[in-house]
Amino acid sequence: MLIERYKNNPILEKDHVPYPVATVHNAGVVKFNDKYIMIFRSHKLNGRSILGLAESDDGFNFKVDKEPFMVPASEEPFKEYEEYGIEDPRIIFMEGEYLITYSAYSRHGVRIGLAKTKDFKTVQRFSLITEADYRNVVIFPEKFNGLYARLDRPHSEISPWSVWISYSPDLKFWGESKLIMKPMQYHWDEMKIGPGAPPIKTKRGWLNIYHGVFPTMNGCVYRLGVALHDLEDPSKIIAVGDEWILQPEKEYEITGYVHNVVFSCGAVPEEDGTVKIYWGGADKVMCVGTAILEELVDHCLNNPRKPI
Ligand code: BMA
Repeated sequence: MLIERYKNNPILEKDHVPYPVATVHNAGVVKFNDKYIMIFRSHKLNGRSILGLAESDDGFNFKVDKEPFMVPASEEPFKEYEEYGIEDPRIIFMEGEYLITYSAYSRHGVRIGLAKTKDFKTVQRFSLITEADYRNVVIFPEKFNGLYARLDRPHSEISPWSVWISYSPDLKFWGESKLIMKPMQYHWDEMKIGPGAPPIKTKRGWLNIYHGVFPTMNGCVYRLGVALHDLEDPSKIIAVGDEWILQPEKEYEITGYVHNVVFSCGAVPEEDGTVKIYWGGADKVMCVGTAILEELVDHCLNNPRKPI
């Protein structure tokens, strides 16, 4: 097994949150001053989402802050586009600050907000970096030829929902977009795919933990897979692992707010070569598991399928 589930999963549930929420899921996680910071999504009791913050010394036992970390903005231009809630945060560290990308929902569709923090106490919204309808934006924690790079997943009527790459000189204006990875027909990810955790640098390439969706007569199943991007040119995908690395199997992944979902927005590489992968179970609870980074890279290279 590539990912060893933590024995005390789920690690965070609604009862651990000191304000009223229905769920705790789809969290971005980073290391900050020897602590693990988790920014998680919660449905409020009206069904709209906000972001909470939890802190841990070991990456397994988290304590939630008294107040939410981010709620829909009260100032324009963000207010209009966050009216229905904010979801699925991803966090990276770059150039002395933490960048948080999140889905902003409104009557105009879903687009991506970018916020910055240096201390996880105060947070500044920077820009809305996509139009509608985009989700799952992860920014690479390094620049390429002086440009920031991101993976994202636009909605599309024409091809199955696929992963694109775009570049920016300033994090605000994005372009040079290119489709780089598509779902594969009659395969576990045939309906749609999307970036999950921000890419992790390894010796053999950038490891991209992504989600893939399969439609069944009983609803969709969300699983996790891995792809490997070229270190110098992340638009080049070296290999996509043919088989998933994680699927809903435990009771807390099979039954919940949305059944049969494992969905990752964050993973933390450790100095010993392991990586802690965090995922939401059934859109209701937070889980963690440990994997060996090089084994995930092997998984891409030993039995690859074509990215497109
Ligand atoms: C996706 C997003 C995720 C969610 C998943 C399963 O479309 O909304 O936040 O975890 O569906 O419900």
